[in-house]
Amino acid sequence: MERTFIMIKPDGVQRNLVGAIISRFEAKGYKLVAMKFMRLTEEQAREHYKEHVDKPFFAGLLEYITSGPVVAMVWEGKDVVAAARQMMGKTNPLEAQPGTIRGDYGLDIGRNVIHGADSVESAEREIKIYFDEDEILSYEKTMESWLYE
Ligand code: D4T
Repeated sequence: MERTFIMIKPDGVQRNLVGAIISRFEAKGYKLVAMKFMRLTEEQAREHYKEHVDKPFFAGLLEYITSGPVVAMVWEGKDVVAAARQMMGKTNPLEAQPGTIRGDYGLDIGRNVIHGADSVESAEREIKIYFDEDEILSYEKTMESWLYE
């Protein structure tokens, strides 16, 4: 089964959106297999966003993402990487469709509430930044036969 890395960013935590966001992934049918409430170190933030190191918004991004606690999670399920990106909506909340997380909860690109890996490869890379392999749980959910044919 595919896995993705999802993070509720500091603004999502401060704005009391943790429960609402987790509920969407649960209700869709995805399985939570790892979760940490944590504050990113500068090293973790730099590693996570290393593709953006030369961008003009990098310094602000680093400051924002390390400014308070986040919820780091691994979710598992069918096509979860692409589906989670759809559930999140476009990077700029003003372009994100209503009904998506960023479309419903965000206004500014630099305060866009949630992160989700953009490919299976990115998910694998990002999961390793935040979790040891033994922190990712493997377990059965009895509802699976009602989710998958
Ligand atoms: P993340 O990685 O946070 O889920 O966002 P996306 O995958 O949707 O978008 P991204 O990698 O292009 O951008 C990473 C991060 O940088 C912030 N950002 C981005 C910003 O503050 N200003 C900008 O102009 C852009 C393009 C928002 C998300």
